[in-house]
Formats: sequence, structure tokens, C-alpha cells
Amino acid sequence: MSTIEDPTDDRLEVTPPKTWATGLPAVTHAIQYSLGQTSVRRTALTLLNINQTKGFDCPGCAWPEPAAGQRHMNEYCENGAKHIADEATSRRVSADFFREHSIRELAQKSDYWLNQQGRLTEPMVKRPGSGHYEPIGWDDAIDLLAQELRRLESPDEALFYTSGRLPNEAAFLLQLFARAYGTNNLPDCSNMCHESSGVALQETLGIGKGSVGLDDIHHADLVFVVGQNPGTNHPRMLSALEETKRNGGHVVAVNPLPEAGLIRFKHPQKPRGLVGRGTPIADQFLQIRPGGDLALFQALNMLLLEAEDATPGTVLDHGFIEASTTGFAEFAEHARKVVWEDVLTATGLTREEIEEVHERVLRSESVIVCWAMGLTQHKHGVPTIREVVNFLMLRGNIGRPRAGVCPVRGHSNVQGDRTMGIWERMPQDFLDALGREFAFTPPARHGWDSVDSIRAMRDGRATFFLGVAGNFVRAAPDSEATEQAMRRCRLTAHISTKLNRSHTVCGETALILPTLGRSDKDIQAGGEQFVTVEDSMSEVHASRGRLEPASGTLLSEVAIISRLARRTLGSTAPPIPWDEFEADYGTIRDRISRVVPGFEDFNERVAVPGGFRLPNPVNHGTFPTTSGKAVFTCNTFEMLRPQKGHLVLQSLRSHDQWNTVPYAMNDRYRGIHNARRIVLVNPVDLDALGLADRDHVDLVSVWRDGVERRARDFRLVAYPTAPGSAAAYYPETNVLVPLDSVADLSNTPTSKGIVIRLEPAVAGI
Ligand SMILES: Nc1nc2c(c(=O)[nH]1)N[C@H]1C(S)=C(S)[C@@H](COP(=O)(O)OP(=O)(O)OC[C@H]3O[C@@H](n4cnc5c(=O)[nH]c(N)nc54)[C@H](O)[C@@H]3O)O[C@H]1N2
Ligand SMILES: Nc1nc2c(c(=O)[nH]1)N[C@H]1C(S)=C(S)[C@@H](COP(=O)(O)OP(=O)(O)OC[C@H]3O[C@@H](n4cnc5c(=O)[nH]c(N)nc54)[C@H](O)[C@@H]3O)O[C@H]1N2
Ligand code: SF4
Ligand SMILES: [Mo]
Repeated sequence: MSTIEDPTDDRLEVTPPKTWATGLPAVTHAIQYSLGQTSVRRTALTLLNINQTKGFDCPGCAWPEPAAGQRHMNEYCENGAKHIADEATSRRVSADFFREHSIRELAQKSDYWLNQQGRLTEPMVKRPGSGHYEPIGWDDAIDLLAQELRRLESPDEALFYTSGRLPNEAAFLLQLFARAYGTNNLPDCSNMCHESSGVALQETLGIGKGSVGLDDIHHADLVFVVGQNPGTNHPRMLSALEETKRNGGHVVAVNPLPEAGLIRFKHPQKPRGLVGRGTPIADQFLQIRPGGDLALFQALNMLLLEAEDATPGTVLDHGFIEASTTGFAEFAEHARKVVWEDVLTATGLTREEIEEVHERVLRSESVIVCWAMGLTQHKHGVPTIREVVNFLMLRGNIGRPRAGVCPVRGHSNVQGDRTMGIWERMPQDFLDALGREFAFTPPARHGWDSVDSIRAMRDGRATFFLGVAGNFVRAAPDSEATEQAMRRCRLTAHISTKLNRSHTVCGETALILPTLGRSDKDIQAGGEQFVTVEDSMSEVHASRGRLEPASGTLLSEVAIISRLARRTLGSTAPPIPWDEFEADYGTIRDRISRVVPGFEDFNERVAVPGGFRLPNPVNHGTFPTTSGKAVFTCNTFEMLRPQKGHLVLQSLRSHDQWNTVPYAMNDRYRGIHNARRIVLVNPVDLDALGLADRDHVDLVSVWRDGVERRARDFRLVAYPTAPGSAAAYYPETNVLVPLDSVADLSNTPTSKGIVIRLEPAVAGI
């Protein structure tokens, strides 16, 4: 029996939210977590290698490292250290563990408990009708998968899900395999994450990526941080914002919550960060209502147009607008019609606050807007980001230094996976290049994204699910509907490092394929291998595992995918040298350099410490849109107007979790201890609802399909959220997000805009 406790929520303690992030306590917390997982030696080894040019890339977020030569010895944050400790843990899940615990029993366990069991060590199978996983050899496991794939009536019955943990080499092979097999069904975590950014940026600027680098952030006059909690989710971004401030720049934060990192920051790697009050980050904080950002940027745009009317030729960048954009006249006409009353209702802000931001914009020569899930996971996420682009273009803040768009990515290689072709809708020129290189015709029909994949499994149109490096059933919306859909599959399989709930929600046959993590040494027939990743600012660099692998039985992701492809496609397929790819990842990079633009001479360029930056045409004033120009758009905002007695719930991350995986029950910066089933509500709303701090409530989501979705027994915490809104953790609240409640155009679940009512919890259920 395991001694790991499964914490309950009965021990909730609340302390005042913190007004600063990082600093000495943060580093101590990281080391404590690591020592709870593994030995002093392994802790030291991981921490010495993380984010160093000869070590491995932090498997946490996609925030970039400083240039080679400018890195600290400890170039990581508290959370990066926790992510790596979680992977480097000395705990192991063996065949005995699965003999002791039935799948039904494991399905009752919490996400926390499952993760705490440690690293997966050998391939396991659940046979049809069985209630247990049992060991299976690698060859048999791969045969089982290959046989199932070969018997499907159409390749489109298969789904290949990935998260952004996958490095470039494995991602390239996975999409090559799926397409050579005959499908574009490559749903990924990005569908639930920054898809709205990709869609909006592709349409307006011609490339779905950010345009700024670290240096631009450091030297910008004004940086907006919108819908993002960097203190927890991109902690080293705070060092960059501190640099902005030291160089005389300003920061405006837009968020329904007064997040600690946005207020004050103590740099953990500098003596001045260990003592003293730290640097105040946000010069202005706008406590916006969830979903109000489109209205905010429309108001700012209207103010800019009016300022230009008042003093023509001094506000807008007419040179840029005329030479490089289309659609300005229609946009300007539309933008002038914005009604203040609507803006104030949608944002919950005052006109004075918005005018103060406008004054800052007028004083700033260079402006950057950074954002994350607070913008993308709303019904109107795409129009909101298009409006941000309008805002930047009005003053020419696109395509020049110290200015631009900065969607801050989540998973460490989520951007790279897209570049490598993990997308259900890759453009035809990519498919053509892939087909030319490997002498086959990739399927042209678009595949299913994450939400459509769930619908396809639900309706029996997809029966095979392979998940690589994620936890699909917990990441996806509408947990109950998603789990029912997964259980309808004939076969579900996961290439994973650690146990999670997706392993317990099985198709008729189910497989667990354990794999090496980022920090593990990877030795193949061709010698020791490294992999590559691309960060949020398009920097591509190498990552080398340094630790002894968690078990001698593990295969790398590249090896598993290569073997599966070879076995599935057999001799009928195009001649793809899967063995060679498995033996020497350099041969994969050679192919990438011939298929993916920007990767010419990949092997040579990635051998340079720190790697290289991919070109972004926007920074050269070239916009690869259909018209060849950047596009102004006309957007209308829809207000989230909950009925009386209802609140808008956003689901977010605590400080102690990595996506679907809680590391502990705390959210230190927000003052929450020993509990995750809590919901933050403004005290004024609590009074109006006749509820009190610490009451037990059920969260019930209200959606047009009339289905009752309920998350049971949460504790209320009085908290300074924007009035009318509430916040609670993901993935516990995913049960409330209706499958069909998605962002227009990007199909991203609306995880930040769920209308709920609170009902007193019934004791004993
Ligand atoms: N430690 C840690 N780091 C992570 C992750 C993790 O789980 N743990 N996950 C990684 C991943 S995959 C991602 S995508 C990123 C996510 O990074 P974030 O986007 O910072 O993550 P969330 O916790 O979802 O927080 C969203 C923020 O948006 C705010 N917000 C919500 N709704 C609105 C709105 O309508 N308008 C505005 N202006 N703000 C709003 C919330 O109050 C919150 O501060 O983090 C990455 N880094
Ligand atoms: N309600 C709500 N839902 C959300 C969100 C939200 O804000 N609110 N956010 C969404 C976002 S932004 C994202 S990105 C998704 C995240 O969704 P996912 O990316 O699917 O989930 P993760 O929790 O990151 O996956 C964790 C699992 O990855 C496996 N793993 C870790 N490292 C490795 C590795 O190196 N190799 C392999 N093969 N496996 C590994 C481990 O087994 C671990 O259990 O969730 C989305 N869902
Ligand atoms: S900021 Fe992100 S990438 Fe950097 S060390 Fe922290 S978690 Fe890792
Ligand atoms: Mo994400």
C-alpha cells in the first residue's frame, strides 16, 4: 500500500493574498518540493542543468531563456524547479502497483494522488473485459496498436492527441506518421489554449505567432499584461518586466484578479531580490470583468481616433497604415460608433481609468501587448485579439523594434509542435513539402481538433485514441461527456511519464506506454541524443537529458512513434527510414530542414549554444496575408450578461499545479492553503446572494442546452474578484464547461466564461 495521502478539503486555511511574487521563500519552496520527491544528489543535478545551454530545457512554460552567455547559474524559477522535480522523482509505479489497484479503484483517486505515485516504468495493457492493467512487452504492445490501426475502416477513425511537452523531433515524426497513415486528426492542447491567438494573428498579420523578443520587452515604453498571471504561470517573465521598469518603461495589467506578481516582484537571483520590497510591476491595474477586454480595446481605439481628429497628424501612424494595411476606413467608421455606456458595463471600469491608459499610450513610442488564457478562452477570444492588433497598428506598433504582439505560450514546446506540423489544418504548402520529401500524398481533408475529436468519439466516428504527453480527459471540457466518449473507443493508449486520470478512463483495450522525460538521458543505437524545442519567442534550441532514466525499460517518444509507424505502415507504405530516425535524431532534423521553412541547416545552427531564432516576416514589414498587407478588422463585443443571482466563473491555475496535475493543495500568492475545491467570490456578491465566506456550495453551470452540470461541494472564499465574477481551479471545474460552449472561429472551450449559480451543498453527497 502506498503511504501517499489523498488530501481532502477539510483543512482549508485562508491568509491575506500576497502583494509580491518570487524572492527567497519561493526558491526555498522549490527545493523543499524537490527533496520530497528525490535525493539531494538528483535535486542538485537537475537544478544545475535546467535551462543551461548544455543541459535540458525546463519542461514548464514556454518563456524564453536569456541569450547564451547571459544566463545565471540558476536560470529557473520556483515553478520550473517544481516541474523538473516532479519528473525527476525517485518514486516508481511498477507492475505490482497495477496488480494491487484495479482500474475502478484508480478512477476514484484524485489527480494529485495519481501523480504522486511516481514515474511509470513498464508498458501495461488492459485487455477487453479485464478490470486491471497487466504487463506487456514493447513488441506486443506496439503490435496491438498497429493491428488496431490496420483494421480501421478509415484512417479518420484514429485520433493522435499531443500536448506541447513533445519536443520537435517526436512531433515531426508523429504528424508524419499520422499523415502517411492517412489522417490529419492531430488534435492538441493548443486547441484548448492559444488557438484563438493563432486564428486572429494569422488572419490579421499572416502569421499565427508573436512578433517580439526578450530585448523588445526590456526596452518597450509600455507593456500591457492582459489576461495572464505571470507570477505563477510564467515566473521569469517578471524578471523581464522588472528590466522594462528599470529601463524607464511602464506596465499596465488588465485582470479580474489583483494577481501578486503583477503588483510587486522580488528577483530571486539578485541580492536586491532577497531583501527589501522588490520592484512594483504594474503602474496601472485595471480590474476588468471577465470577457470585457474587447470593449476595453475598442474604447482605447475610439479614443485614439478622437485624439487624431483633435490634433491631426500627431497620433496615428499614417505612413504605416497607408503602406502596410488594408481595411482602415471601415474599421475607423465602425470604431467611432462605440457607446461608452456599453463599454463601462462590459468592462466594469470607469471612463477615467480608461482615459488614463489612453494618456499612457499617447506618451509611449513603443507598445507591446502580452496576453494568455484570459483572452483566448472566451466566446469572443478571436475578435478580442483582432482588436488588440487594431490597437497596435493604429500607432504603427507592429513590425518594428520594442513593439508588437506577444501571446505568451503555455507548454514549453507548444509553439514548436505547431511549427512541426501538429495541427489538424496545416496549410497546403506544408503538406506539399512533406509529400515531396517522403514521396506520398498527405490527406488534404482537415482533421478534427480537440472538441471535434470528443464529438467524433461520442458518435462512434472515432474509435482509436493515442495520447502523447498529456492528460486529455482532464484537460478537455465537459468532463463527464468526454469520459463517456473515451470509454466508447475500441482502443485508448497513452505515451506518458506519469500516471494520470486519462489512464483510468479506458476503451475496450487500453495501453500505457511509459517514456523518457526531458531530463532523462537518451541513448540510441547512434549514441547519446538530444532534442530541440521552440519557445514563445521563436527561439529554437537543444535540450539534453542528464539524469539516469526512471527505468531501464523506457523508450523515448521518438522510438515509440518510429516503431509504431514501421509496424503499422509496413512495406506498403512510402519508404520512410523509421529505423534510421530512431537511431539518430540528427537524421530527423535533416528532414525537418528540408520540409519546414526557417530550419535550413538545422543541425549546424542548433549546435551553436543557445540555438537560433526563426524569422518572423512581420518584423521585416512583410505580412503574408492574402492581400500581402496587415488587416484592420471590425469587431463587435457581446457582453456576458448573467441572469440575476448568477456569476461568470473563470477556471484557472493555482500556484502549485502544472495544468491537470496539482503538486500540492496550496495557492500561496492568493492565500489559499490545504484546499483546491474552493471558489473565489467578491464579498459584495456573497452578501447579495445571501451566502457567507467558507460556506459549502455546489457550482451549477447554466447553458442553453438545459443540461445540469454540477461541481459538488466547494468552499466559498471571500476575495477581491471583479464584481459579478468568480474564480475556481481547473481541472476540478471542467465538468462545468459545456462541450459546445466554444470560442467563435477557434473552437476553444470557453473555460474563462462559464455562467454559474451557487447552491448550498447538500451534506453527505
Ligand atoms: N506553474 C504553472 N505554469 C504554467 C501552467 C501551469 O499549469 N502551472 N500552465 C502553462 C500553460 S499550458 C498555459 S496556457 C499558461 C497559462 O497562463 P495563464 O493564462 O496566466 O493561466 P491561467 O491560470 O489560466 O490564468 C489566466 C489569467 O487570466 C485572468 N483572466 C481570466 N479571465 C479574464 C478576462 O476575461 N480578462 C482578463 N483580462 N483576464 C482574465 C485570470 O484572472 C488569470 O490571472 O501557463 C503555463 N505555465
Ligand atoms: N477548464 C479549463 N480547462 C483547460 C484550461 C483552463 O485554463 N481551464 N487550460 C487548457 C490548456 S491552456 C492546456 S495547454 C491544456 C493542458 O492539457 P494537457 O497538456 O493534455 O495536460 P497536462 O496536464 O500538461 O498533461 C500532464 C501529463 O503529461 C504527461 N507528461 C509530462 N511530461 C511528459 C513527457 O515529457 N513526455 C510524455 N510523453 N508525457 C509527459 C504526464 O503523464 C502528465 O500526467 O488544458 C486545457 N484545459
Ligand atoms: S519561467 Fe517557465 S520555462 Fe522558465 S524556469 Fe520558470 S517554468 Fe521553466
Ligand atoms: Mo496551455
